[in-house]
Amino acid sequence: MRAAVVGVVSAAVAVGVAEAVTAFVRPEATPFVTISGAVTDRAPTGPREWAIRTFGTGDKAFLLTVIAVLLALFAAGLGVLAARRLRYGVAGVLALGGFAAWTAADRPSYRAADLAPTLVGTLFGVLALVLLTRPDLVDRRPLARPLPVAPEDDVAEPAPDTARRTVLVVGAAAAAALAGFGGRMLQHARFNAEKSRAGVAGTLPRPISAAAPAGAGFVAPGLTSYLTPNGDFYRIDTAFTVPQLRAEDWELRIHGMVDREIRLSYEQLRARFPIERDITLACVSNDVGGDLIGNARWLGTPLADLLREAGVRPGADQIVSRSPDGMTIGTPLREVMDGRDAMLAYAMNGEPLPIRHGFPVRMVVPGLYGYVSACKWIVDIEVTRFAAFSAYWVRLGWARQAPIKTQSRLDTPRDAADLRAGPVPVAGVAWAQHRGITAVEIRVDDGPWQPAELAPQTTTDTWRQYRWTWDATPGRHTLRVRATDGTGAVQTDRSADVIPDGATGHHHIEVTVR
Ligand SMILES: Nc1nc2c(c(=O)[nH]1)N[C@H]1C(S)=C(S)[C@@H](COP(=O)(O)O)O[C@H]1N2
Ligand SMILES: [Mo]
Repeated sequence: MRAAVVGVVSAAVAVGVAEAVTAFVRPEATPFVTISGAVTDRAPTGPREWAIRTFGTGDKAFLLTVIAVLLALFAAGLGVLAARRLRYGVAGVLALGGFAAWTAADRPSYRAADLAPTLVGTLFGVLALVLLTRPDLVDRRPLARPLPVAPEDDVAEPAPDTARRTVLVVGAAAAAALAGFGGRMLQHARFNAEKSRAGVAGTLPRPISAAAPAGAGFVAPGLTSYLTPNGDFYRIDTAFTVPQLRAEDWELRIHGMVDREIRLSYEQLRARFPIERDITLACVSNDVGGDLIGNARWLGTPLADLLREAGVRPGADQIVSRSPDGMTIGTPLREVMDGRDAMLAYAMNGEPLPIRHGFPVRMVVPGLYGYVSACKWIVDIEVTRFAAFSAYWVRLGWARQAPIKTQSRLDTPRDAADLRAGPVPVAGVAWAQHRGITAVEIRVDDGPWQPAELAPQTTTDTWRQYRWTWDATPGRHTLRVRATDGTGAVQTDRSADVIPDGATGHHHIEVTVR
């Protein structure tokens, strides 16, 4: 037991020291982040989608917890091993450190300094393991003590100094916690874009072409609001530490198959013609009835204008966007240039982009799933061809091209609700970005499809709320919903998985009426 604790505390020392050193490198260099990144990038699509589906935005916390628990178990084992053969325990810690160092070097944004937290942490982990397992190896205290006056031979027998060992272990644990939390705080103090974000808050331009008035749409208990508040907006990305880019340092480079390379500072981007648009963003991992979708008012500048200024060369069919953490997102050039409001957005619902949602600048393209369009923390746009480059998600088996599929969701009543007989409000949202929604129908059990009332629509790029009043009769009932989009296509009832290009099928719920 004691040996296992020694192992865990030694690992904690390694992790704590690594966090402290990270504060002098960059947040992306902590072993937790590099290991999580390596695991995420290699996770087969099945488990990855399971985690997103089960934990949604909490998928990262889940993976970090799994890694922490595995590390603790492994470290406990190493502690026990070290108590028998110190050498083996040390070798185990070195192996763990080597693995962590490999994950650091494996990150797309790797630079040599990223190894420092892992290497220094490993060194301290080894020291802690040795010191806590065999304090006698380094304990010079008996020599410092005055020699006993009356030589008693049994003094030489090393009494198991349990109290002293406990002090050592507790001390090491405290030092680890101090280094870890202190390191974390220092990381946050040194690397955060909050000040920069607050600095630009007062300077947002007044858009020339106004979007729909706020509060458009229906308001009803249980019904999703037309605009999604920033704090409730779903978040999906691979960033275990949210990139902290300061607007003052930000620069966008547009290059590749263009006549003129463009470099833009934040100020220069902001000086360009601003547009403000309501656009509903959706994640391809959103299951039928799921909530990985949100609608926001984005303020930014048209992307197509910038690309025209750069002069796109013939033959190009893809733009690849990059963020500093190595993410690559491939967007079809045709959709970006076809007149839709593809934009580089710097504000969301009247605030500078929240850091989690891409501060200072992100891309938004109406009608395309986020993974092929909505690059957050964007710093680089390369004009290229699909045949020449496969972006991050495409390499993981997702489709190259992914227009958002026509979908609808029942928000109220909730699945498994207990209802009273009589009029029951049924409401939800339907979306077919850039095609628009022209009808929503509800079906009770095997009855006819009945038309719902639609909220006014000012753009085809957002979801559309609907409502319908059901005259509920006692019994168990199934409610289902389907939408028709602006092309006249009726939402299919064929179930398709989210992989490779988005789920299909009717959202349905079961309720009990008394
Ligand atoms: N840099 C970066 N941008 C990214 C991602 C990412 O992992 N990294 N994820 C994409 C995906 S899959 C989606 S669905 C949207 C989600 O945007 P949100 O988190 O602001 O809702 O961002 C996209 N942009
Ligand atoms: Mo996504």
